[in-house]
Amino acid sequence: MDLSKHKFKADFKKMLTEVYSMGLKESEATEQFFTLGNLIRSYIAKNWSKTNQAYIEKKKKQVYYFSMEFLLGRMLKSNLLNLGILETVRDGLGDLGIDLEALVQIEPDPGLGNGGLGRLAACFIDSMATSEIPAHGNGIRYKYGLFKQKFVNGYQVELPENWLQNGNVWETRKMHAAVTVRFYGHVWLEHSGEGHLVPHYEDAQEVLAVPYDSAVIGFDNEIVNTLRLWSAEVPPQDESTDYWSFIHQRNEIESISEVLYPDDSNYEGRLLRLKQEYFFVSAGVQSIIRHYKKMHLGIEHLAEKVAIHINDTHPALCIPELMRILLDEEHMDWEHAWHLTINTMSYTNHTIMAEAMEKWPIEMIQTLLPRIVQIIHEIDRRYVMEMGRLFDSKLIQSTRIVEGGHVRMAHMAIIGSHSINGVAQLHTNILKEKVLHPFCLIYPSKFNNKTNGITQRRWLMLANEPLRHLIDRKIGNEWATMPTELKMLKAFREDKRTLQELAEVKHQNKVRFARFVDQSMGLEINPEAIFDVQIKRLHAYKRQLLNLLHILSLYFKLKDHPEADLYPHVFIFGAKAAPSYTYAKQIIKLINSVADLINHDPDIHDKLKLVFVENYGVSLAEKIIPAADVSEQISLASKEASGTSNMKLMLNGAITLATLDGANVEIKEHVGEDNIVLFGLRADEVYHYYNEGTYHAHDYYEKNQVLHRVLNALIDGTIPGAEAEGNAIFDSLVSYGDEYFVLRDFDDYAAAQGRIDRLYRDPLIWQKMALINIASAGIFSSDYTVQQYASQIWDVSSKVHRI
Ligand code: GPK
Repeated sequence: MDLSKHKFKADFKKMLTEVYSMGLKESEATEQFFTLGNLIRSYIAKNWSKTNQAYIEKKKKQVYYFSMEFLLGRMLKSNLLNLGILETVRDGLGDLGIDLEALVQIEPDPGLGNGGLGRLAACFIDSMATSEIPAHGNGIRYKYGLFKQKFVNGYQVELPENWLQNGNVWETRKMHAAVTVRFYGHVWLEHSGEGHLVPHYEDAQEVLAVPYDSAVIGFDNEIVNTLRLWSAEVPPQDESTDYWSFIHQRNEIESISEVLYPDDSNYEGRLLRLKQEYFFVSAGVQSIIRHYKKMHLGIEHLAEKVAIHINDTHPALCIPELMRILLDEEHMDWEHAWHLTINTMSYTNHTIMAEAMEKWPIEMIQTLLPRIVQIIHEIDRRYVMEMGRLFDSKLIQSTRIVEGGHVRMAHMAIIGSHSINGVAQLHTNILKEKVLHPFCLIYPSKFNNKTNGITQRRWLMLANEPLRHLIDRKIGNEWATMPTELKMLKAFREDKRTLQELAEVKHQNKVRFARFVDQSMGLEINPEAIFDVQIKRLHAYKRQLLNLLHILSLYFKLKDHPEADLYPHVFIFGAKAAPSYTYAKQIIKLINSVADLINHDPDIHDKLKLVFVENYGVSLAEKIIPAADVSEQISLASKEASGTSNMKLMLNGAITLATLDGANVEIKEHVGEDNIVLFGLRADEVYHYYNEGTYHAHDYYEKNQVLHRVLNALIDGTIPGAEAEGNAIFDSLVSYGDEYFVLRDFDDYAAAQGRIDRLYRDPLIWQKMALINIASAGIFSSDYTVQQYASQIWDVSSKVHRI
């Protein structure tokens, strides 16, 4: 948008008086932040309603992205950047004596997600608005986001994250758009006069779903889409309501949108979680139908104008919920309703981990959602009947929805959608060939791949301004919306000056991060060292342990041979563990104890440091990623569906140290073997071990001297403070089979780390690798990912290239 600095300053001062009756001098950062937020809202108001009107008037097909999680991160700078007024505002505030960065800190980081899945949803809505896709997010307005992590004595402690405490400047409560969601009670079907069955409900609990809308601003294109998050409230009561039963009811109802479940890639099976899932699904689908009807096209054309996307199985109840509305409220016949439902729905799978698969007990659904359970049974019955004519009964039994007293949500999502996609090529192949192979025989054409992506606007333009400016000077700024233009940087691969400038940018970012570590943890780290980064949820399959065992081996090497030729290293971890995931929490404690040991050992100096940052999340990622030299992507091959921090780190010039897992495979294809450091088992070798049952972890402990020593350190008192954890972890590796092949991959990993150490010593080689990584990262922009979803899954328009 057009905004002069002069006008901005006047607007800002005016808003400050209007909202707070304050002059500039009396105001503090909090008031200034809210003032700026309100000003931004006033700037976008027109385009927001214009966008919505245009969608209705032009009868555009619209996409609704249903996700339990939207891990947005702070929105202030992102909104300013997308509006094209970041520099004007920064400058103008500066004139008024206000530091924009200080205001940024006021905004709470809304942690409405756990990790990759939630952050992907956030990247997607940014990219969808920028790509001019008529698309909206639909989710839950959790009162408490993901817990705040503290380390007490090296142990993870969880504190509530009350992100709404001071209000949320970006949201608008839309009371008129509230809908009612029904739980519990009894339902029976009766014939209506017009020849269809209508359900009657008795004793149902009614919950009011109130939407809070936030603007999703496209980059430099006047598009403003909507993120709609639902909050659970008690419906208005009449005079007959007993006061105390009302209070009781209110607590029960409001708990639905109270807190985000802190599990990542893990199914917990709690009733409250099921309530959450149906709550936002039912509210979202009802509101879509209401909105669709404004176009007056007739319900039979729904699938031509609406696409509903199911982000993992958490919103899979969309399928029976849409059926319910079409059958019970629109009085459609089953075949017609089913056809429409399939054509409307599409589903993304994010994991092959068995423990993440949702399987709800049928009685639980029966009690909570009596009408929905009837519809699920009928979908299942018809599936068995119709497919039973075409395929053998074993295949049908293994793929049906209801089995062993449970509803298999992934099966429902596949049967009820026209598209199912994996999130990286390798992951999709594994789905097709292994995990979901039976479905692939039945519905081969439903399966497709959409490799994940990230938004280069947040993860480079905002997070790494020094690099952004360097790139702009070299190749211009078209990459903001045409990210593969970054490939033009390759022309500078032999240009010593550019490589030197790149090194300086990285160094500057490392100094900044080192200052942060010093201030927040009281730990000095050397910016000349290699900054080696592993940031992601703590999960056994991601193998933070492999990294840690190798760090211990370096430590012992330095203890035995102080003169050993090791390039100085700082190993940086950031990770939260699910509160109920004992093993992950033991690993956290062990890492912290090893950090204590190494960081305080006077023999080590700054050859080796271990930093475990507290409370890793989007805001910390924005600090760490620009400062990273090495990107640890070391999951056991076949287990990480895609990964997205791998993409963010390469975009910021880190070299990937990786197994051939998830999107690492595609990263390798784009940068070439010389610009990535690979190690470890391949996915097919892992499957081979499973089939043959020939992995014997204990042998590696017995035969590998380095490993033997490192593993013994876990149980012989070498690591003070973590005796119990050390023993448990030792047992998991040595005695109980080492589920994720840590010991098998150890030597190969250590050798790969050795290659990193040698490569880093030649700055020209290293910076050339970094440059090629940045230049090759454009293809991993979520702009391209959502454009492919738009054309290949949703069948909606998008703007693929800016002219
Ligand atoms: C997968 F199943 C899940 C889950 O519950 N949470 C989650 O964050 C992740 N994921 C995968 O583990 C990553 O490999 C992937 O990049 C990310 O989803 C986005 O697709």
